[in-house]
Amino acid sequence: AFDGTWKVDHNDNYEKFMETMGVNAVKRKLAAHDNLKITIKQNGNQFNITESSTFRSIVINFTLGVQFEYSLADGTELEGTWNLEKDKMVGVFTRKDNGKVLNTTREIVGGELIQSYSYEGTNAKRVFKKE
Ligand code: MYR
Repeated sequence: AFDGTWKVDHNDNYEKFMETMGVNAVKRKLAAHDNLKITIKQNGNQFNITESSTFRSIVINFTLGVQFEYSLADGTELEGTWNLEKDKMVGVFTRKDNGKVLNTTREIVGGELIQSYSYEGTNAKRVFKKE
């Protein structure tokens, strides 16, 4: 269901979220218009994700329920897991620098992929359309 190439269409409270994450104002402005595109390929429990944006192009491989590492574009390192709960991807990641938790979900709603983010009480969403 998640398979395909998804282009970010709009954000909800994402700048505030980045501010809570400690991203500086200049980077927040750039990141709000990062043209993020993710290509998701699921094969059973294995996911292969290609992420491309104005910042970088990277490939991420993970298995549901198995911890892996992921770095944000500003270098902040996270580790955590994705799980599938019914039709929703539920991710729990911990920042390596301060031990705080970042919760995220991905779900398909009305043909759009909605990714939610939550950190220290601040919630945001990015809404992607299929390419
Ligand atoms: C993936 O499935 O795409 C790889 C793992 C994603 C981990 C969680 C991503 C959180 C991104 C938060 C962006 C915050 C910017 C300050």
